[in-house]
Amino acid sequence: MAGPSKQTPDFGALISKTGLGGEVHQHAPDDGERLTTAQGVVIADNQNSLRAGAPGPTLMEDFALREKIFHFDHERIPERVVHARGYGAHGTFICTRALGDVTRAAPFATEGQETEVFVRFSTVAGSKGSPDLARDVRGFSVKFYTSEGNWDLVGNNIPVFFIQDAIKFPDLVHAVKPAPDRGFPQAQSAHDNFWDFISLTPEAMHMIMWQMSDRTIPRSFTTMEGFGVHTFRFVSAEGKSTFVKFHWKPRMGLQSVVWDEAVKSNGADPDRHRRDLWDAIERGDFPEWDLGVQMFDQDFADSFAFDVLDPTKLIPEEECPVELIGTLRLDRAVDNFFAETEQVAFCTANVIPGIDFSDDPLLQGRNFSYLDTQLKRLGGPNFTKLPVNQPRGCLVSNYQQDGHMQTEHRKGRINYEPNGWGEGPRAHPLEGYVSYKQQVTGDKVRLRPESFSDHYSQARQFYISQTASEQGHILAALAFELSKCTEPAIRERMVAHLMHIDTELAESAAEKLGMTDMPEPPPAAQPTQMGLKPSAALSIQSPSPDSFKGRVLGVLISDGFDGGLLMALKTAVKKEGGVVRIVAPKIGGAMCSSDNLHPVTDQLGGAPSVLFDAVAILPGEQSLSASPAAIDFLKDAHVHCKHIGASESAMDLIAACGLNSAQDDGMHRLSDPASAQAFVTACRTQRFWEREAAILP
Ligand code: HDE
Repeated sequence: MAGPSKQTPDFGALISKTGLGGEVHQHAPDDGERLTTAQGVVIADNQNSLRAGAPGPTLMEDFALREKIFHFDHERIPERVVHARGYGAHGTFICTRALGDVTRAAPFATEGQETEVFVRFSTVAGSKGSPDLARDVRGFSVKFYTSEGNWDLVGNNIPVFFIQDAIKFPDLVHAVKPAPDRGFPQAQSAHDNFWDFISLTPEAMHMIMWQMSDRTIPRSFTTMEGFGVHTFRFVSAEGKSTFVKFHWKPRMGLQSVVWDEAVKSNGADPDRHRRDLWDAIERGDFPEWDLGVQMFDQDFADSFAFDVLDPTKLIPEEECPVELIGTLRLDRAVDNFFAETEQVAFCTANVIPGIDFSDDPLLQGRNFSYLDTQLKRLGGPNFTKLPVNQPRGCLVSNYQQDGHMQTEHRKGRINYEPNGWGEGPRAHPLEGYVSYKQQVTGDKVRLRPESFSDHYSQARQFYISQTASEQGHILAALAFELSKCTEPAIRERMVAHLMHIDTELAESAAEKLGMTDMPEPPPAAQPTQMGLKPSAALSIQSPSPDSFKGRVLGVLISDGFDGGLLMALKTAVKKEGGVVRIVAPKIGGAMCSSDNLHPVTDQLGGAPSVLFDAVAILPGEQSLSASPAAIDFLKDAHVHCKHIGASESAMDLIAACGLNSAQDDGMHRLSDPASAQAFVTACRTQRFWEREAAILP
């Protein structure tokens, strides 16, 4: 007979060995929750299945085992067909400027009014488990739980889109997602299929300029802008319509990382963005965005150089100002990722009185798609009953009934309207949602309007609005992405489009791709408008944020480090509202010069400098100049144009990296509290971009 099976330490107290080949429960704890089956039966043993003898075959009648495994087998639901990887949080929208004369939308009725929200940020192309820092557009979806129903503003971090008509969306998404035969590449646009489709889609060129910019490698969710993209309508109580475009402006300022940093971050911390949001909320540093609106009437629309219904175009802020009307604050992390972030269902058609659609053909298509996809993803029509999707500020009352997973238990015989029983909810013509009375005429045709046909002018305007460094990043991104295309014709077609945007950019791209002849630009429906003025709002680098708030200084120390200097850095960063992380060769701590053991947050091997916004190097007598991880730490920070603070004791490490401590103004000498303060003040600028020209080939 076999001896007793091994008991797990946790359950040692509960289990007595019989010595006769099995384990029995001797006693149960007196207090605490009981573990039960889904039917409520208390489970006696959660470690051993029911067997005929031990060892012996498992018995079919073990309902506890079967139910547990059955439920586990069905834990997954289909991931979103796009925007699969996302992260959500709860918060509040506070109206800072009442818009009662323009819209009857409840969140904008009175100044100071608060509306609960749930926000989900996402990447687009990657699957649920893909890394956060893929080069990709980010989703920025906001569900407003208003007193007049749920309003979903389902936007992106880029104000324009790849295509003008919803009918092209499945092709776009197929092209960017892994190829159907080989199932890769994952979460990347750098491949033949994507660029093949794009190079055959001139309307995508404006979006491509944004996609190749650092907008698609944001520093964090909290440093991204958000846009409703389409033109919507505000509708007043009197039925007057005003066109509106929505903008979210991050209070932390717009910030991105550089490509090499993104690539390395994906290895060092694939969850970087979600961790950053979680950490910020946990430490009470609640991320905030201002909501801005561009409001305009039909006369402005008629006089604007592009069609306001074309989602591949934006309206420059210089031509129609962004007026701030409220603030969004995220102050509560999710309690349950699946229940909230996964099950939240956004839909562009979820509008409330005072907000209406425009005829943008992309928006019209989206209004169909979102409801449809939720049905598949969440398994039935009752997903609106899930807590995260339920309206909060108002009653829900209708005759919709039954269906998969119905949780409501309505009583009585009345499930139709009108009814003569005098019971049940009725429609209300005055309080109810009334669509804007828009006159619609026209032939039924499949035709793109002529006013949608200028594909290059705003692409150029975006490009010329970038700083020299940002233009360099766009060029490098194009060269990287197109170099991953194996088919030369695709590279040539793309470079040919660039000729319409900026000839210098096209020539530089051709040179980087090793093309010997410049291709002919393709025929353009409209010539590029060369006179469009640069728009400062389109650049990330200017202006820089005015504090180090929410950012992270990584301080590399080793045994014998200067404790006073570390304290001075911590004080200066705290004053800015930033965070200090201490990196050392051992996680157990590092001895400071006064022989005290200082706690360490990260072990050097697992904390490359790509995880920090700026770095300080304060080694003690334990030299780091022979440590490959320390050398990478410093070299990367340097190449990524970060501000670097260094104590005298760091000079040998700096020399080991082939650097010079005084080679540029982004290298700061740390010697006393005043120098620590000056260094942290300098870190307010995103990066020391001036270094880039000196180090790039
Ligand atoms: Fe989406 N999009 N989309 N999209 N989209 C989805 O809905 C779709 C578009 C956006 O955090 C899906 O619930 C079509 C533009 C975000 O849960 C799906 C078209 C913009 C999210 C869908 C577009 C977006 C989605 C997949 C072209 C920026 C994530 C899962 C007509 C304004 C929402 C889901 C979340 C999600 C369809 C174009 C933003 C399939 C057909 C333009 C932020 O319904």
